Amino acid sequence: METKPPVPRAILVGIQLPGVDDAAHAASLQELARLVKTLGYEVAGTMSQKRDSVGGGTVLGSGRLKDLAALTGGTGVVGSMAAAQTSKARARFADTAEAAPDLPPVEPDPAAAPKPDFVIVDHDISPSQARNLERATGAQVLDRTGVIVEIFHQHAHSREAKLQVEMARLKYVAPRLRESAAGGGRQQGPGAGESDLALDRRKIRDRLAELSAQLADIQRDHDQRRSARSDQLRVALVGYTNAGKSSLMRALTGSQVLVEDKLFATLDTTVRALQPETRPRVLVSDTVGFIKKLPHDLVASFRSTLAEALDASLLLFVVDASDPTYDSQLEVSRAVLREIGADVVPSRLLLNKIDRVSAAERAALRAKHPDAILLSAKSPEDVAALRETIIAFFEGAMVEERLVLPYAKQGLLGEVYETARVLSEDYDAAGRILKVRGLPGAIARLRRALAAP
Ligand SMILES: Nc1nc2c(ncn2[C@@H]2O[C@H](COP(=O)(O)OP(=O)(O)OP(=O)(O)O)[C@@H](O)[C@H]2O)c(=O)[nH]1
Ligand SMILES: [Mg+2]
Repeated sequence: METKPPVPRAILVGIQLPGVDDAAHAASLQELARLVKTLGYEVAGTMSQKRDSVGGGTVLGSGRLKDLAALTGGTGVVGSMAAAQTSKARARFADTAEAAPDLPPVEPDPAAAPKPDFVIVDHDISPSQARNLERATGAQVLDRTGVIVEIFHQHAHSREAKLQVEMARLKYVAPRLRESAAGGGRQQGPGAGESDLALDRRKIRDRLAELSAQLADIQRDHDQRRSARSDQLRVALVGYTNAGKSSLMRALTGSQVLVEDKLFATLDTTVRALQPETRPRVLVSDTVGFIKKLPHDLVASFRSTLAEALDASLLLFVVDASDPTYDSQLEVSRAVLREIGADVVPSRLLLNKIDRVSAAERAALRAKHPDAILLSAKSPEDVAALRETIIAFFEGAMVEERLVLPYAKQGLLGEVYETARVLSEDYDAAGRILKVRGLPGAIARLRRALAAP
């Protein structure tokens, strides 16, 4: 068996832009630290600088860049060939995680921990900025999007999620491949770099086309299943990552979906029936979480995963109320929902993890969000009350009607019981007379089935 590779160590770099206060800046870096840990890396340190923009060739000013390079064992100078790298983007693309940095020997320092292997920037940076930073620090450079894309890559399980992530990953890696390789220093035969590059680009283009085609197939499948479910009672749990969506899913449905104190534990939509089961039953979906600066390609990729949930009649919008930055979580989630066109679906705000919030803060939350439900996924009473709220929502939308099931159509009885609540049964010469309660669409579909020859 292969031995376990050492845990990569990373230094985080944040730029505090004008208009971003200290608390928001610190929270963003803290979130990046959680992302980096989720990826399986160790955070060796954090460095930040106030600047007017994230523009500029090296993101950091020259002084801070030298400080950073001192930690990573680089030269601190972009022009130096000392830290010339093989293409890290290419290495990642080829899935060879252990691309050994080709570093010059550094002054031995017996007290020092191993040099960090990664510099991770809390903003999206351009491929050439990444290349410059790699040259100056001798470390591999990732940005926030790169980290999120890698986490999604590690966590994708279903075929659809894997295809979606591969697509987002190729789109992220492709431009870096170009810039990195052009930056040169590749130790290969003459000319090998260029032709390799053209080949890689063509391969990526072909693969992207192939992926879109495969995804379109899966999509068609899903659309069929979705339209079959269209008049079912559906609720979707949506919201920021780690807010407690899967915990509520478990509590509401008794299912064993993954719950973890990690960002992006869930990538696939899961659908289960509300427990104890109701008549007609209510289906609950658990979905992928949102995050600040969610890469656009990932939003696009996951639109279909989310679309399934967004067919719901009711969105349960989950927020971690114990997070000091819950306000910005709320904003980000709203923005993503708008982006995928889900802001028109009726929703209820759930302020979760209320067990971690003081009485005074609870009162403040109630005053600020009078329509919200304050709850803890860990409290059975709260979950029972949420279940009642869900049921009440659908009760309000249901109508009572009378159906006649001719004796020749008794085979449809099971379907009637599936899609509506049967209040009474009687018989006359025409057949079975049923008084039912259900969603208007579901009853219309039953009528059509009953009327069919
Ligand atoms: N104290 C407390 N912890 C909670 C509550 N709900 C969830 N948690 C914890 O919060 C962490 C994240 O919970 P999940 O249910 O996995 O969150 P999620 O929204 O599904 O997260 P992703 O799938 O990563 O987007 C876990 O450690 C849960 O045990 C709650 O009401 N109170
Ligand atoms: Mg989850």
